[in-house]
Amino acid sequence: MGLYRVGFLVLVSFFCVYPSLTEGLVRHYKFNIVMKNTTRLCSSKPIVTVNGRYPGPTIYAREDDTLLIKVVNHVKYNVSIHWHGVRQLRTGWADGPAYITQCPIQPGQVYVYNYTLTGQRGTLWWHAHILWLRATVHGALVILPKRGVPYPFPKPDHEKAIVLSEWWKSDTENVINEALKSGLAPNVSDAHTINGHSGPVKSCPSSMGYKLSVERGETYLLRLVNAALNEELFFKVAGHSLTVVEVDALYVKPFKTDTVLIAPGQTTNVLLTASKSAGKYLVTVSPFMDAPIAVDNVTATATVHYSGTLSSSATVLTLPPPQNSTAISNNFTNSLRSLNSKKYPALVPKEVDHHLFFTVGLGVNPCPTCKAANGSRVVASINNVTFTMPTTALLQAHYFNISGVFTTDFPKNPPHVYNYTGSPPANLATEKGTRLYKLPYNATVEVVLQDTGIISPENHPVHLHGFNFFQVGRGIGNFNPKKDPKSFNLDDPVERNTIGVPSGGWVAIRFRADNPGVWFMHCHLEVHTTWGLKMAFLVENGKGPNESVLPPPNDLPKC
Ligand SMILES: *[C@@H]1O[C@H](CO)[C@@H](O)[C@H](O)[C@H]1NC(C)=O
Ligand SMILES: *[C@@H]1O[C@H](CO)[C@@H](O)[C@H](O)[C@H]1NC(C)=O
Ligand SMILES: *[C@@H]1O[C@H](CO)[C@@H](O)[C@H](O)[C@H]1NC(C)=O
Ligand SMILES: *[C@@H]1O[C@H](CO)[C@@H](O)[C@H](O)[C@H]1NC(C)=O
Ligand SMILES: *[C@@H]1O[C@H](CO)[C@@H](O)[C@H](O)[C@H]1NC(C)=O
Ligand SMILES: *[C@@H]1O[C@H](CO)[C@@H](O)[C@H](O)[C@H]1NC(C)=O
Ligand SMILES: *[C@@H]1O[C@H](CO)[C@@H](O)[C@H](O)[C@H]1NC(C)=O
Ligand SMILES: *[C@@H]1O[C@H](CO)[C@@H](O)[C@H](O)[C@H]1NC(C)=O
Ligand SMILES: *[C@@H]1O[C@H](CO)[C@@H](O)[C@H](O)[C@H]1NC(C)=O
Ligand SMILES: *[C@@H]1O[C@H](CO)[C@@H](O)[C@H](O)[C@H]1NC(C)=O
Ligand SMILES: *[C@@H]1O[C@H](CO)[C@@H](O)[C@H](O)[C@H]1NC(C)=O
Ligand SMILES: *[C@@H]1O[C@H](CO)[C@@H](O)[C@H](O)[C@H]1NC(C)=O
Ligand SMILES: [Cu+2]
Repeated sequence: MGLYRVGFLVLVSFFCVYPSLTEGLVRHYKFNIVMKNTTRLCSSKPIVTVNGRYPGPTIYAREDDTLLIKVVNHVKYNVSIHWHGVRQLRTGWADGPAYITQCPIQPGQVYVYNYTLTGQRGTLWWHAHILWLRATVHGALVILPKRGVPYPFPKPDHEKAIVLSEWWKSDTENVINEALKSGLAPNVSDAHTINGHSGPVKSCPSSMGYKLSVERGETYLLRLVNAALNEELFFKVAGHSLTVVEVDALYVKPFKTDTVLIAPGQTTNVLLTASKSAGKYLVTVSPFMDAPIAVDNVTATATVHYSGTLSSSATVLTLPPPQNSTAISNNFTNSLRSLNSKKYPALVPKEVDHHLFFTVGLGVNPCPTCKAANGSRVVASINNVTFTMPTTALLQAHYFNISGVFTTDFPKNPPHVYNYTGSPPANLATEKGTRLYKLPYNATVEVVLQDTGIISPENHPVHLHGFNFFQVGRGIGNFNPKKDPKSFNLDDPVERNTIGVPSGGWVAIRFRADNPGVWFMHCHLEVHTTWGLKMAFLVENGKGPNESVLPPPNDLPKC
């Protein structure tokens, strides 16, 4: 039994357990999905939580560990949990998106997620992957390097997970259900949170802020997670620059910045050196939106508090960047480069077997009952296909040869060529379908994700399950297949699992399909996913001994 660690680890301070973690272990965690009455913004409401906590518990593990996470559903909702960014090599059964890789865990049911953390180290996170439950069901997943393997940057004195999120005064299921009924966009959130706290805001001046206590001269590795449903966020600390060292559990060439941009689904590790002698310094978390789309513009605040500084002393302030700061956003994004060292090379596919061009954006379909929207509803699509959720999980349908659940004719290109970022076509309707794109094992893939201007251009943080990919190119306007590939970076492009498609622009990503299974790709703005901005890749088994999907576990939930 000495090889086992149990879930109560998460309740103990990280600083106590960190030195005792060895790698290659089986670690047990228990996630009780329970309702919890919580007070935020001067009001209280019951929320869905893991173990009664918001944000949920941080999971600590090392590269090569196997995690056995027993999820027990005590609430009235169907639940599933996604381990965002974990590659899940051959273990798609543990990936989590409901109706993609598993049927949901129904009320009263239990499912043990069983997977190994292979070839990854850094900050990832976990969240519910059904309905809008991830609004409150989320937490950090920290993968430490193998024992004795240093970080490729100066060792920090301390480490801290900082989870950013959004808070609605209303029940989030009511928010999205109201929107689906009306056909219009859902209400924006009422505040942002930093490790669960908004700090004082206009609607609730007594709201406490999160406090990061620091010692002069020491360095802190902040593991930032954007768990917000619908908003890209700026993160700033007054009087301190931040050194970015990792994104999405992949090391980058370190660079200094005043402002971090982080999209929903992404993680960013930064080093903060407590370089002042004393004082309190404001931390701001505020939205980035450079299109005419409503966002929650309430800035969340926290403080970096030097030891020995009186609570009553004045806080050194900073202003958050203006909401529409495209230049700051681009500057940050363009600074990201893979570390690409001997130990951590950037294995960018140089040849491409499958060239895909996907338009991502909104649409409008008829809806006779949607009175508020004059008989129509806003939808979203990839290549004009609004994804229809099946009632049988796709991975089961694939593995057990169940026909009639999906087709494998997802279009490689949009059905019509038009000026994607110019004036929209006359007909804004989309088609519906559960269409997958099939890839042979080990194929190399390039996907150009092109934003459209339908209704409005907008940023789309697109997340691919089962893989990391390289961002080989990025631009504004329409992708030019003749000119743009000439300036692709195939040497040290940033590698990640969630990429921001710029408002009115495009990104090009590349990956190798070396993980058999069914892998979801979708916008990580929850509102767009709900509207249908999602599809899946079906990666076939290879011929080799370790190139097939493993058999499903016995307790896999049934539909
Ligand atoms: C939460 O509070 C409400 C009253 O505000 C109460 O009816 C309900 O039982 C409480 N639920 C839990 C899980 O504590
Ligand atoms: C976890 O999955 C592995 C196969 O990947 C299997 O050998 C092991 O028995 C499973 N553990 C449990 C507790 O189900
Ligand atoms: C959404 O906002 C509108 C306008 O403020 C409000 O009337 C409505 O109750 C809100 N819906 C929910 C579910 O909170
Ligand atoms: C935030 O949005 C509200 C509602 O649209 C607006 O009244 C307010 O001026 C905005 N605040 C800032 C700081 O932009
Ligand atoms: C950003 O918004 C402000 C205030 O709404 C406006 O004055 C400014 O022109 C905008 N900047 C850009 C670059 O669009
Ligand atoms: C761009 O970032 C660099 C550091 O990465 C910084 O020195 C410069 O001031 C930034 N420029 C803008 C416009 O934000
Ligand atoms: C619905 O139609 C009315 C009258 O033409 C118009 O004022 C309103 O803006 C429309 N609403 C939407 C959501 O298109
Ligand atoms: C599904 O079909 C494939 C190819 O025909 C076959 O190899 C496999 O054994 C079948 N799987 C099941 C579970 O029947
Ligand atoms: C597409 O639309 C944009 C914005 O209206 C315009 O600047 C551009 O010239 C158009 N491109 C083509 C090829 O028509
Ligand atoms: C999308 O599909 C719908 C339904 O088939 C069609 O009417 C519409 O023209 C298509 N739009 C585009 C931009 O391809
Ligand atoms: C995958 O393809 C690459 C060439 O693109 C080849 O070098 C490698 O051996 C292949 N791997 C497997 C497991 O087939
Ligand atoms: C929960 O999931 C099961 C299996 O897919 C489904 O039959 C049931 O309708 C779902 N329950 C709710 C409340 O959506
Ligand atoms: Cu989107």
